[in-house]
Amino acid sequence: MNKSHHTFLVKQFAAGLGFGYCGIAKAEPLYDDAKRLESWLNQGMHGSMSYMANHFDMRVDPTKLVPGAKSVITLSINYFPEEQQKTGVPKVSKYAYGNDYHDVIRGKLHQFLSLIKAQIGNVEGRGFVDSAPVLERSWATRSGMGWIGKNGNLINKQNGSFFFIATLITDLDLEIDDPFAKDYCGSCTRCIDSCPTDAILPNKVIDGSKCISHFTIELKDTLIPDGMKGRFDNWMFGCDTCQDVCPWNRFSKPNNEPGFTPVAEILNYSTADWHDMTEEKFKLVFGKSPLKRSKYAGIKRNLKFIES
Ligand code: B12
Ligand code: SF4
Ligand code: SF4
Repeated sequence: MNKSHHTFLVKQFAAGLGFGYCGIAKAEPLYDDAKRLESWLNQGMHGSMSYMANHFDMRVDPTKLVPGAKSVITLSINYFPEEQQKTGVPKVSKYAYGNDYHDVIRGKLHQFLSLIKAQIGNVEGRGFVDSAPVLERSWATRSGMGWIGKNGNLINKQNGSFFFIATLITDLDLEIDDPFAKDYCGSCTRCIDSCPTDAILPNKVIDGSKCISHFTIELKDTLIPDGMKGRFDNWMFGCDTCQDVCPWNRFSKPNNEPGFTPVAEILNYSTADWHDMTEEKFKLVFGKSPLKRSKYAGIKRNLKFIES
């Protein structure tokens, strides 16, 4: 079997598993991205996410993360929900409506690699989603998936940006796709103008330490700074503002991934229900949800903060 047939099979397996896009880039060091990452870290834009400063060498070079790597396969999976929360209640980011995406996508990545091994042969590879030292958005651009918007998100002309990104780094030699060279933000500045905490800086730089997503999800066992009071626009877990205002998200279509079916309570809870929720109930309802990352105490802290 040749490289082009292997590439055909890989893309066919990805589509069969429900991934929306599958693009391939050569596994090689990311010199420009390394400079951007270094500057971001030096300015403390990772805030309390100290893990972002770990494994710098691996993060900017997939062949250090997966020795012998030849290709980086980038995959997308839509999470845009059919139904959204009612207005006026504490807001939860759309990515967190259903089961934890790490679990849902990890399962699919395992199946993907198993299929490749079964049909192509002795292939080594590792699948990643979110938590490994991989610059997923950089690989997504390199694989032709779309462009980095001014809001920092990877945007695709057909689907907008409400999708997750996953990667499989492998020693399989595959045909590479053209990088996405264009940028369709034009003169628009809607995301910059509407970010509640002014976390979106020029040149597509996001100050993670000022992002509501950082405060409500990543900031552990501590209070949210007083200076942010009144600025969260009712976001209790994550924030979608810079995506909700993006004109490219007019093209978002509801996902059809059963694992992302919204937890009923997220759609139905009133403000009073969130207040009355006990720890026992939280564990029962949100045991498989991304909300468990903030823990019960984190959700209660966020709730108190947005109302103070
Ligand atoms: C840390 C992190 C965060 C932090 C910091 C955000 C940040 N911008 O870095 C916080 C907690 C704030 C966060 C928030 C969110 N996140 Co987040 N996050 C990550 C994580 C784990 C690492 C990102 C990273 O490496 N940051 C460091 C900076 C320097 O890298 P970067 O922003 O990705 O920028 C790189 C490229 O975009 C490129 N680049 C940047 N600017 C430019 C400019 C030019 C000209 C070019 C060519 C390239 C380029 O170079 C940079 C590398 O140095 C990734 C998963 C992963 N492993 O990649 C998810 C990830 C980026 N997050 C994701 C999501 C969904 C979100 C939220 C929407 C969640 C929410 N609703 O609350 C928000 C969006 C905030 C925003 N506007 O970016 C998705 C994005 C999917 C997409 N379509 O883009 C990812 C990919 C997770 C996933 N597996 O799907 N996140
Ligand atoms: S997710 Fe919210 S706080 Fe973070 S950059 Fe986007 S609009 Fe700003
Ligand atoms: S809101 Fe406008 S500027 Fe921001 S990412 Fe979308 S198109 Fe680009």
